[in-house]
Amino acid sequence: MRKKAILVTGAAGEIGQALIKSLAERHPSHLLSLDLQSLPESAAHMTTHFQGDIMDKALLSRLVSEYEFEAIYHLAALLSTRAEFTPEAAHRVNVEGTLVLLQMAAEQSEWRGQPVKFIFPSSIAAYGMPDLETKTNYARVREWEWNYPRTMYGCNKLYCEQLGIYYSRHYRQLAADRPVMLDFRCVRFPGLISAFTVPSGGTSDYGPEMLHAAAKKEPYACFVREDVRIPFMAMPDAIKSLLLLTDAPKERLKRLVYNVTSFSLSASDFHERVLQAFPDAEITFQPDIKRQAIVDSWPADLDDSSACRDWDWQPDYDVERAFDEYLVPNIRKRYQ
Ligand code: AKB
Repeated sequence: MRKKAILVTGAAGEIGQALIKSLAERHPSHLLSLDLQSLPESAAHMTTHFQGDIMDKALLSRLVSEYEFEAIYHLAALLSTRAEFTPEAAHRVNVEGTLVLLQMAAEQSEWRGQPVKFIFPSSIAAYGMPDLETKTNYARVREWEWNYPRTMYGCNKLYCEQLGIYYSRHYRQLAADRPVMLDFRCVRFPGLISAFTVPSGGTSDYGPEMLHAAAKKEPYACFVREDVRIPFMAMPDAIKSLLLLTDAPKERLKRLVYNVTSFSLSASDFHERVLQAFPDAEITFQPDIKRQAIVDSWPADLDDSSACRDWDWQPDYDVERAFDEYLVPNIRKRYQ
C-alpha cells in the first residue's frame, strides 16, 4: 500500500519554509518536501525531505511508487531577476518542471480515482502594463486584464496557469473514457515579505531587502525609483491564502486562478515605514533602469474581489499590522 502524502516542491524557498511549518501542523505524519537545497534546521524535522531536482525522473518515480499524493504544492521556480539571466534554464525549471509534476498528478488522480489537488503560486509578473500612464489608470487589475508579461518568469507563470487549467478541465478530452482529472488551484501573489527569510532572485526584493538591511544596520541602495508602486503581502497571509484555497469547496470556485493581495506601497512609502522602525537606516535610491522597467510593468495593485467572494479571502495583515506586529518585531529579534 502506498502511503498518503502531501508534497511541497521548492520547499527550501521563502514560501516553502513558511508553508512547511503550517502544513506540518495539519498533516504531521505525511508531509514530503523536495528541493535542490537541504532544509534549514527550523523546518527539517517537520517533513521527510528529498534533496533533488524536480526534473529527475528516477527520483519522481521513486516518490510515486511509495506515496499517494493527496495534494501537491508546486512552488519550485526561478524568480524574475534570476530567470532573465538564464531564460532557457528558467523555462526548463518553471515550465518543463511544472509539466512533469502536472503529468504525475494527472496519473495519480486516475490511479486513486480521486483528484489530486495541485496548488500553484503564480505572480503579479503574469501582468504587463505597457506604460506608466496605463499603470496609473488601471490601478487594481483583474485576473483577465493585461496578461502581457515582460519577463521569462512572467511568461512561464502565465503559461503554467493555462497548463494547470488544461489538466484540470480538458486533459485527454478525446479519449473514450473521461479520466479523473486533477484539481488545479492557483493564486497570483504580489511581492511577498517574510520576517524570517531574505528573498533572492526576485525583482520585488527591494522592499524586503530594504527592511532586512536596515535591521542589520547595513546601508542599502534601492534599485527602483521612489515613486514605483506595486502590491505587497506579509508571508503569513500568503500561507493563509494557499491553505484557504486548498480547503475551498470546489463548487464555489468560479475560477482556477485568483489574485490575492494585501497593501500597495510605493518604494518611498516603504522607505518611510522602514525609517519609522529604524530611524538610522541608510537607504539611498539608485535605480537600475533594467530592473526598474520590470517593476514598472507590474500593476500598482490587484483586484482580489473574486477570491474574497469565492473562498472568503481576507488578509489578516494590513500595512500597519504587517509592519508593527509581524515584520518589525520579528526582524529586530532576528538580528539582535
Ligand atoms: C519576483 O520578484 O520575481 C517575485 C514575484 C513578484 O513573483 N517576488
